[in-house]
Amino acid sequence: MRIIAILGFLLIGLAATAQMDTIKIKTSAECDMCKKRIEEQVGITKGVKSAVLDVNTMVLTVIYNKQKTAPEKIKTIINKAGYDADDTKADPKSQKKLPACCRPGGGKDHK
Ligand SMILES: [Cu+2]
Repeated sequence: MRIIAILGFLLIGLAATAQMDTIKIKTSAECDMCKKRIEEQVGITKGVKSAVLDVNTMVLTVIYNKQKTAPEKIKTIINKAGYDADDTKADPKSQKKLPACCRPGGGKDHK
């Protein structure tokens, strides 16, 4: 009985891992505020397990469930937050709402 339970858990674990995928998306983030904003917005998206933005490269690494979301959807979330995601462009309205330092080129005013 016990061995069956263990095998069962193993199978469930394997199935869950098989549904997970990782993507790296280049964003137009400029600073730590952008990092927080993007990680927050992508992080609350259904099917996203984790979202981490590297402030040096501005690349967002997302671990997500393939059955619950897709890279296109994640990029749309980033665009709606006001940022470019790979070759999809930021929503202009959202971008205007960002603080000046968070718009493209604004990072230079930071330091
Ligand atoms: Cu910023």
